[in-house]
Amino acid sequence: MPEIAARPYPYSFAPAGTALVVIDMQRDFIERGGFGEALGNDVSRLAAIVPTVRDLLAWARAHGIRVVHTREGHRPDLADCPPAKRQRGRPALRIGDAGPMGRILVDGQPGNDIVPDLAPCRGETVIVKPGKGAFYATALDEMLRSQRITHLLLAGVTTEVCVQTTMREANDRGYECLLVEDATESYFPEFKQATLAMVHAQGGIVGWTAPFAAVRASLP
Ligand code: TIU
Repeated sequence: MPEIAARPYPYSFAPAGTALVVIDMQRDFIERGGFGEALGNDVSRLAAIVPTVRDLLAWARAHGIRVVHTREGHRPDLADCPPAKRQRGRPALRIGDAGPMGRILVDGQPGNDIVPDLAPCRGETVIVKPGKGAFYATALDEMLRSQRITHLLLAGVTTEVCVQTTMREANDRGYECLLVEDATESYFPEFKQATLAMVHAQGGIVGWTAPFAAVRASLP
């Protein structure tokens, strides 16, 4: 079985039972004028991981590892957006408001699209999720179980928000999870480092972490 030199110890996986889950690499978080900037963040840091995520996608596709993309997005009528989420932070532009890339964080709007360099290929699943975790109010768990997926490689943004929440949800559901260190990013570098540390602490309490080079070396 392939093995990734990971922290806190080597991670074994069977490609046929593994999915790569790329979380929320959408314009809303990575480009100016979207939800991320409306929350007061400097969004420029996040674009730096796009080339690594692109290479990770190419590696997974080349080895027959299933790919799942997620987007954080709400229905146009916002019926799936709790008022608490819309009001939080008192931003100038709220979820559903018209922004430079269309309505903020709404499914089908230009800002909700995955960035062009990471566009899903035909046959890849895209999960649109109303929460931070990709398992909440989605069919992700049923979809993975029906495909006999037991291992997840995780990437995307932001590390301590949607990525960590999804990884914890997956861990509690019994998936063996590895977060690809240089294929995830946060608006806050110290939060990214803290998240990586808390994932693999205590013998891998939430799972494993490894750089993409180590992932790639496991299946050349
Ligand atoms: N604000 C922030 O860091 N993240 C989010 O709101 N969503 C995701 O992480 N995708």
